[in-house]
Amino acid sequence: MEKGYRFSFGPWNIHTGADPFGPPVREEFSFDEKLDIAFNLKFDAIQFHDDDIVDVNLSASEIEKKVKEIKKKLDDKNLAAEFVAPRIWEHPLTVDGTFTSNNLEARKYAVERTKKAIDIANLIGAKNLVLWPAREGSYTREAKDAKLAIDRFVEYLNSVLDYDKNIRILGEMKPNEPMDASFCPTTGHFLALASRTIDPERVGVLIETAHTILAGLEPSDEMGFALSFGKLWGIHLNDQNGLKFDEDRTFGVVNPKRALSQVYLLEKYKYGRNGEYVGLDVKVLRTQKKAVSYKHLQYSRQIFLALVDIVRSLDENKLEQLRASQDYEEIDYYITNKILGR
Ligand code: XLS
Ligand code: MG
Repeated sequence: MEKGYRFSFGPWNIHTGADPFGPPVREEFSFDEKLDIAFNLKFDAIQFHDDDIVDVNLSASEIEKKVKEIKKKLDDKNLAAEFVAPRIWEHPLTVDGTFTSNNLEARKYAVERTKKAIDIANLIGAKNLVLWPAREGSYTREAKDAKLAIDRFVEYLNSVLDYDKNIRILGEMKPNEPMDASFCPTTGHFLALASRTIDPERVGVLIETAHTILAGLEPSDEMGFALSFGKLWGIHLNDQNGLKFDEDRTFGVVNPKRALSQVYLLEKYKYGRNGEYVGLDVKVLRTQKKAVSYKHLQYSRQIFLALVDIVRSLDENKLEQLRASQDYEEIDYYITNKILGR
């Protein structure tokens, strides 16, 4: 714990650099090496997809054995498992979506695979299930029924909530990519949907900076919305340069001021004091050599902590006076100078 915050990242955040336009450019670090990196960089927890932990096609007893081995490795390094996310969107059945698919078999697969992910979460000691609906949207409007998709989304959440009475679901919404448009593009949409489930108390959100920007929204305002509902249970900090593909840049490198706004709000409302993590979801630039392909994690954490220092050094009385006199030009100048170190 540093300055009151705990940090996490996922093994997919250290990768070979392959993208839709080109092959790998670096060798993969092994799982154990990634844990070493987490430990050396002073991270506190690892985020997982179900199959980041274990081959989900193994038998239940083999899965149990393997997950226990991984748990031991985490314990040895004093690392926790923040969440498990079911990677439901890669199976041949789910080429065109999972729980909102027109195909009944795909919808059944989504539920069964998610139950497996919950079993894995329980074995590894994570109480959170993160749900990123990758292909729950469309490219062609008339191909699917947008009303029915939402009904099916609720039905799916209900099956999950019913399967395990303790698991919490954190919806991580994203407006597009890989789909042209997602049926449930933002936090607000998801919380509205959650209110229709059998147990809304166990449904919250994980907000990723880049996803909110892709939706044309302000990340800190989205976080404020979730905080007001008591639903900000996870974050994926990163940065994003406008309405493009999901860039997952190092936190704060594109727009430090926008990063500061997020830290300001998280500080103000004591995010993390109920055990939430400052989660990162950042990609390695394709140009990085293997030996330095973890700097985006190290620097995201450092930039976050540096912004915490700046936020803590702000003169709140001064800010309050400027708010009262509505001299927002002065607020902008004050904050910008702080970021510039002046
Ligand atoms: C993709 C998502 C993904 C989730 C975990 O855009 O951010 O990486 O965080 O499934
Ligand atoms: Mg994410």
